[in-house]
Amino acid sequence: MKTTQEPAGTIAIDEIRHVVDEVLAKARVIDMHTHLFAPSLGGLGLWGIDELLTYHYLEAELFRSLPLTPEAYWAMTKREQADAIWRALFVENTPISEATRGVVSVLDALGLPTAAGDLREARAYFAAQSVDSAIDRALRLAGVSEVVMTNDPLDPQEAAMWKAGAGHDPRFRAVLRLDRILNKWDSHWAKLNAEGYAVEESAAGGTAGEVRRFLVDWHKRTNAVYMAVSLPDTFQFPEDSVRAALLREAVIPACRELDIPLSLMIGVRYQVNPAIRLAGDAAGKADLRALERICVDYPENRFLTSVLSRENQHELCVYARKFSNLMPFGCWWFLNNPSVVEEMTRERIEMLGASFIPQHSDARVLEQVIYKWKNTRRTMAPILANTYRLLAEDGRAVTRRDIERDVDRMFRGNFEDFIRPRR
Ligand code: RAT
Ligand code: ZN
Repeated sequence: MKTTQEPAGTIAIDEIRHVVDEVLAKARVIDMHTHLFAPSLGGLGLWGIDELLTYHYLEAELFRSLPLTPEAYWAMTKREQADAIWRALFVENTPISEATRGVVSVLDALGLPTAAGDLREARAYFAAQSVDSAIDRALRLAGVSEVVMTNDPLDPQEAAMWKAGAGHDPRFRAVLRLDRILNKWDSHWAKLNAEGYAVEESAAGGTAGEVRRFLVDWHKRTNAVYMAVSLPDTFQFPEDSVRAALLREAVIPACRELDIPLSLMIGVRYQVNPAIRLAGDAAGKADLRALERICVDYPENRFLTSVLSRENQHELCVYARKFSNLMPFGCWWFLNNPSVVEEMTRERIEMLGASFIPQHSDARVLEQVIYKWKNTRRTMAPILANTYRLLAEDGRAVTRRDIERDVDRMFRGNFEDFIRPRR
């Protein structure tokens, strides 16, 4: 028989939003995909005002608001580029886009002027910081406990630092990024060869075994928590290509051997406008049957997955309901705008409960974690509050403990559990 007594700690319906806000504010998240670097990786880590302003999301917006050619922009120094972006997007226009508002939010969090005519004060502020304290401060302000990097074993500068023994840093975890191997084999196989791995351009013979050995060696060197690759919207699997062969015979077996997930980031239309460089990629709808095939064929592997097209999001949730070795994560790149994040996150909660990873920052510049995680909390709060309100209205009392457990699972636990070795 149903009693009218509510469990201890039940939250009144009109208190739910307040408790959700508190729990989200206190949560210490794991930022499971970024382009940040531990200080031991030397100058690879970007930080400070000039880097914040020359973020490629903002470069794309610059060319819409200033009659400047990309060629003229690339001929400028970084400082001149940052000045041009500040002037065009923050002084002569109101910074209302997500990426421009993000810079405002960072300046505000650091106590710097948000509407100055120039960057003098901001530059002086960053010039007086050390990178190590800047990292601690940014992570504290962002409520982030650990940052997961993107580490490219075929980037000559980065590889040299790992080989020289780049040290362990509890704030950063490594990830082996495989784009050069899987998407640009033509221009990289010789490099593997030169490093003593007996691979062939055609990927025939013992190539797959040697790529696998390369990956295992790099895992040993970096202690990577997963491997990752971004893939085009045209990605197919299986197919008759070097990429599919290396996935099947080298990457997927290596992940199985090492007992780590593979992250598939699907849906990039690479370099539709090469003149604007990093900003020149677009997004396209992918055929997620390729993902279905992979989940079916490799039940012993685990796949973190983000898809770039809004149109693919519902399908991804459907596949996650079919395959427990598939973990949807983040609202990637062009999706990381409140309107789309809201739609995707509601859909994911409705279809998957708390069994997904709602967000990653994709930060390229250290201080971006401050605004990206602030925005994530702000967008999540009403979504979660509404979810718990519906639950309470449907007859299940909601406690603070419930909310804490779900938030912890979504922003830490699901990731920790997915990377945890099974053997
Ligand atoms: O969002 C981005 O910064 C993109 O340029 C990509 O780096 C993307 O996140 C990726 O990891 O490929
Ligand atoms: Zn990324």
